[in-house]
Order: sequence, then structure tokens, then C-alpha cells
Amino acid sequence: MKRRNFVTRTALGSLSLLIGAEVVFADTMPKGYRPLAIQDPDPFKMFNKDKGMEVLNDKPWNIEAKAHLLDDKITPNSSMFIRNNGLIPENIDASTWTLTIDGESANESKTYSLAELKTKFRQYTYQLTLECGGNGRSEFDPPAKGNQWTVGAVSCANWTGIRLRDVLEDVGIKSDAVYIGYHAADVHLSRDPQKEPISRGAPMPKAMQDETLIAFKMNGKDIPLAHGYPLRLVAGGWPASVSGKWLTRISVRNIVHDGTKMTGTAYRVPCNPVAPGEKVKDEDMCIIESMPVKSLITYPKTGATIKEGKSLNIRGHAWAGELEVSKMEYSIDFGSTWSDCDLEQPTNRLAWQHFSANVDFPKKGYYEVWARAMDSQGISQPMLLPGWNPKGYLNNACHRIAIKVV
Ligand SMILES: Nc1nc2c(c(=O)[nH]1)N[C@H]1C(S)=C(S)[C@@H](COP(=O)(O)O)O[C@H]1N2
Ligand SMILES: [Mo]
Repeated sequence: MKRRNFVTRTALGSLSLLIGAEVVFADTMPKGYRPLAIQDPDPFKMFNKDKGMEVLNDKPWNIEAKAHLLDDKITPNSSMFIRNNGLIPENIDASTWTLTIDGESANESKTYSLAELKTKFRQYTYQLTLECGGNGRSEFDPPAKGNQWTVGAVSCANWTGIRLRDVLEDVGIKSDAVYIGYHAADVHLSRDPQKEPISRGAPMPKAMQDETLIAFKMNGKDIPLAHGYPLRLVAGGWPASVSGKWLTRISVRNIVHDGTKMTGTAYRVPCNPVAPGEKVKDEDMCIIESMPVKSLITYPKTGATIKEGKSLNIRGHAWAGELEVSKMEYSIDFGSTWSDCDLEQPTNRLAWQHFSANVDFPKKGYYEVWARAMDSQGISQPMLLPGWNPKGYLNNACHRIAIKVV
């Protein structure tokens, strides 16, 4: 918007300055015309996203899905949420891209080309659930600052790459290693090259898991630019902020990684529950690790209408961080009674699980279908809101859809 006003206030002569080249036929350009080169980009075209996605922010780009757009068992790029903390790197050349492993607890600093990573190490494919720690933030009260995600900041695509563990073992890790921290090629909003938009990581046991990948493919193709082309870390089941996009370096640390958004209150919740709105000291905030149990009804779309006497087939996905989902239920009476859904096994650890159920309604009228998952340790989703926290993380309340029987 700002840009548009700026252009109309700009004399034709300085257009070339904005475009970066002389507008040769500037004098024949229709009055008030906005050259294509400086039109606001269409994010749906630019990122190949479904038009039903919601743009929450354009600087940086943050775009979320709607529940019904996540109906596929394997999330396609077209409905995968985008969460950026900075600016997407420009002019990426995969042929010269490298990954460096370094840090106090690495035996040496070693740099690999992309081609080397692909040929030297065995490749694996896993379907992995990536949910933003702030998914569901919009429901908290008092509200938390940040992108107001509703339910659509979650995905479960197939990722192909090499095991982080294999690369770390190739470099050699000292016995005092406690954490890995990633560094990436995206640009801080200030464009200050000294600042990183985000540099998070994970403790060694998570880094060494079979499913923790340095990935170069998503759903069998090059990773889309917005999702980390040409190389990204993927650590399913943990806040997706651990899965660094546009990966250039991994440091093996002898302390808990202290990069941007690892410290202070970022991606942390109170170690002990607090009252809504309560101030929490930094030292009383704990780093989020495995994500809590959660589920999403992806069919039908909320607001659907069905004919009296017909049963409704609902379906969706459920996930539980490092754990499996052991039980899936639905309710049509605001949580008073619950019935079982059919629940499938995950394709692999850390992939979401599909559920379905045939729902019958007693008579005409307005209903809500609520869905509730339970993890393998017997913990269920809260019906409405879980514990309030200052930054609005980990809202794993039951998903609810409205249904009219006519
Ligand atoms: N380099 C880099 N990696 C990043 C981010 C980022 O801004 N820069 N955002 C993180 C956050 S907070 C999330 S939730 C996920 C989102 O992944 P997606 O955009 O591929 O869905 O990427 C993570 N990895
Ligand atoms: Mo995130």
C-alpha cells in the first residue's frame, strides 16, 4: 500500500530509480500507470499457495492455511503455512551452496558442498509434522503479540535428506556437546548483515534422532524457496522454529545454544503455570521441546450444512510431538459425551495420524463437532484453552466446526 502511494507521488523521471533501469518509453506510459516491476507481488502466485490461505503479514511473509485446506494426508506446498522471521534470501545458487559444521564441541570445522552431502551420506525420507509454537495464538486472552495464527500453522510433508547425526559423526563430536544451533541465509528485517533473524537449535539427543534430517527435498521435489531451498533442518514434533530454513551452518555447542530467539522469552513458556496476564521473569521461562497433543478436523469445512437423517463422515489428523496419538474422539454436545473415531497408525514416527468417524445428528438444528486426541501417555487436549502464557504458545485446544442439519 505504502509503495503505491509513493509511486503516484513520484515524478515519472524517478521511476527508473525505483525500477533500477531507465524506463525507455516513459513518456508514452499511460498517466497513473504502475509499471509491473513495482506492483505489489501476489503472494499466492509468488509462493504457489491456495487462494484460500490467509496472509497474516507481508514483511516478513507469514501465511497460514485453513483447516479444510489441510485435508491431504501429505501436505502439498499449496497449503503449507509460511512462517518467516526475516527476508527470504535472494539469488540462491545451489551449485555453490555449502554447509559448515563448527562450534566448541566439534572436533574440527568442516564444510560440505550440497553435492557432497547428497552423495557422501545415505538418504532417508520421513513424513514429519511441523507446527509453529505460536499456532492458535489468536485465542489467548489477554492477547499475545505476534502473528495471530488460528489453526493453520501446521504441516506434514514428506522430507528427504540425510541424517544430521551422520554428518555430525563424520565431523566428530566432543563429549561435552550439549546442543546444536543452526545459522541460515535469510536476511534480518533491518538488512543489517550482523543480525540474524533467527538461530535456534535442539539438545544433542534430538539432533541425533533417526528422523532429524538435513533435507533437500520436500514431497519429492526441490524444497520450495519459501520453505528453505536449497537446504533445511527438519526436526519433526518440536516447535517448527527448530527446523532452520536456508541452512548454511550448524554449530555444535558446549552450552545451550544462545542464538537469536533462543534466549529471553522467545519460544519459551512459564516453567510453572501462571494466571492469565501475570508477569513472568525470564529465568522462570523454559524452552519448548516436544509439542503437545493436538488434532484438526479437515473435512467438512466449518459451516457445512447436511440433510436431516444423513450421517456425516468427518476426517482429519492428530499428532502429539514426540509421542503417538493413542485415542481420538468427537463430541456433538459441547463435550458432554464423546464417541470414538477410527484412528490410523502414523506412516513413521513424528508423522501425523489420520482419523475419521461417521457422525449422526438426532434432529434438525445447529451443532458443533469437537475433536479431541489423547497421547500415548494418557494426556488429552483441553476442551477450550490450555494454560495462558505471555507469548501465546502451545494452544492445543480442541478443534471445533459448526454444522447445520436442515
Ligand atoms: N532460517 C529460518 N528458518 C526458520 C524460520 C525463519 O524465519 N528463518 N522460521 C522458523 C519458524 S518460527 C517456523 S514455525 C518454521 C516454518 O516453516 P515453514 O515456513 O516451512 O512452514 O520455520 C522455522 N525456520
Ligand atoms: Mo514458528
